[in-house]
Amino acid sequence: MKNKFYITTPIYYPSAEAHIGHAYCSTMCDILARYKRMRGVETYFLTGTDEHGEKIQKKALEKGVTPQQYVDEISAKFKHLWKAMKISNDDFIRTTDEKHIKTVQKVFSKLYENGDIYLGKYEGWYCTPCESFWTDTQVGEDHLCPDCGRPVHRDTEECYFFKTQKYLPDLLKYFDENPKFITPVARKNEMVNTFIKPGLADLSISRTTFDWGVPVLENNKHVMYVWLDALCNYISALGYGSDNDELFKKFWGEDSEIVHVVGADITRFHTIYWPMFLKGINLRMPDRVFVHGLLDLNGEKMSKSKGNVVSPLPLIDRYGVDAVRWFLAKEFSFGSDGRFTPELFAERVNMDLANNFGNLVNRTTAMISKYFEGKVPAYKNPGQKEKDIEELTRKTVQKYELLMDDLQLTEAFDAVVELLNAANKYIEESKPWELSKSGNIEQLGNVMAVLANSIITCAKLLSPALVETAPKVFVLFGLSKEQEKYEYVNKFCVYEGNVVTRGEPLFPRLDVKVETEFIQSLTA
Ligand code: ME8
Repeated sequence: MKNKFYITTPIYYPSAEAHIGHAYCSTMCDILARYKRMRGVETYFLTGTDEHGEKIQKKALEKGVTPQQYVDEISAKFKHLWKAMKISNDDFIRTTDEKHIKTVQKVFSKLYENGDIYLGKYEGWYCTPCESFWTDTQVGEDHLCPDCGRPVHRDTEECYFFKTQKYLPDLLKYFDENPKFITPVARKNEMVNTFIKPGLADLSISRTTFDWGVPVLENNKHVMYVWLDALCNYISALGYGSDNDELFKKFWGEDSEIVHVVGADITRFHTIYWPMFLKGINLRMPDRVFVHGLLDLNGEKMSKSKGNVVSPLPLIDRYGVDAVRWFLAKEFSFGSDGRFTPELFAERVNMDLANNFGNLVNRTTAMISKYFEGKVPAYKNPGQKEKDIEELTRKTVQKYELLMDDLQLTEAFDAVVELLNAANKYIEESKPWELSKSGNIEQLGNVMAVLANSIITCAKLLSPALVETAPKVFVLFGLSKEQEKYEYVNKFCVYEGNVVTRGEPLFPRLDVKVETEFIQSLTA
């Protein structure tokens, strides 16, 4: 494991308000950032907003405000949502930040000096919402954008192009030598088969038909095309090319693991052009681009214009932030497409949080209060069943770490849920109430001690997702600051004497029918 970790979300367009799809990506990155910090890895977590382009300029015009006023307002809403979602980003980059603009201009000039950029004319099919030109084959007979499915129009324009062929051999070599660069691996194959094999065109990187963009210093008729501008956020935020580049040296250095998490809609830009730009300015490649799937709502693509989006804010108000974060992390595998429906949400919260984790904590704290006056008993001469739970706990920690380090966070949480299931089953099998009746206090103590140990371990492993609940569990089990440390996941049954309190249920059981109606009423 490298000793530094740099993780980024895409920078979102402030062309619409943030919805649960945006919250999905930010939450997954937040979980990974919190996990790495918990493991003692120096971590930098970046998110932000992508504020230039024709679409933004048009939206501002429609609203009768300046583009800057428009982006200021929406960018503030994104920040507000991240606060509510407990997103622990270290910085929030805006492409209208002065330091970002300077970096992009520097990158353009370097590429220009290299001879990687030339002035040409673009003719093609243009999709305004996606700000992308497409070829005849890509738009097909219906002339629809291959990304968003909306109609495209014919356009021609003088623009600067980036020569992609020059860097293609290096890119393919990097793909081959780094099988985890693009994961899930099917996404890599898609890039090669859809974009590279048919012949990769040069990329247009400037525009002349609008002016809401970073000016090209070499030619004042042009502003940067949004993708060169946007992608540079990952280095501008760290201070690349400025006098204040300590963060850059630290988190873009060889001993830093650089991970970009992106949705499947923008894989091409991050896995083909971004590595080429980096090569052009002589910077190292990111270690990984992790492509997550897209979330639909009730089986339909989320779209504000179709009135088919849900904001996380009212969900957080009603169910708490951990319920929302948990649903996103656990409902479908990170890397696959997923679905949000009100029923799935309520059922997931009930199944994992109320009935499993919450119930286990509730039962165990109640029994320790009842049988041992609220103190974790000693772990002495444990039987085979206790040793099995101990062993399973140990293995779960190992499995969880391997999976988390490989960005497979849903699977890592699956492993923890298996341990929770096993612990609940273990209560049924070990029948503490009978041990109490028969006066087998030593064995009853072992059962409680091993349960307390597994619960505390699970709370730690779940803490990157359950940011409010895990600390509550630590309090219920009377953990000292020392015991709260992550290293304790590998110390077994060391909580003897800890004072345990019975709290309110961590997650009340939801009435699926009532909650479904409530959530349904939020989709607008
Ligand atoms: O593409 N399900 O911005 P964007 C899951 N500015 N994730 C979703 C989602 C959904 N339904 N909808 C959006 C841009 N996302 C560019 C990025 S990066 C240098 C520039 C998430 O506002 C997902 O991560 O369209 C997707 O890739 C990203 O938001 C796109 O956000």
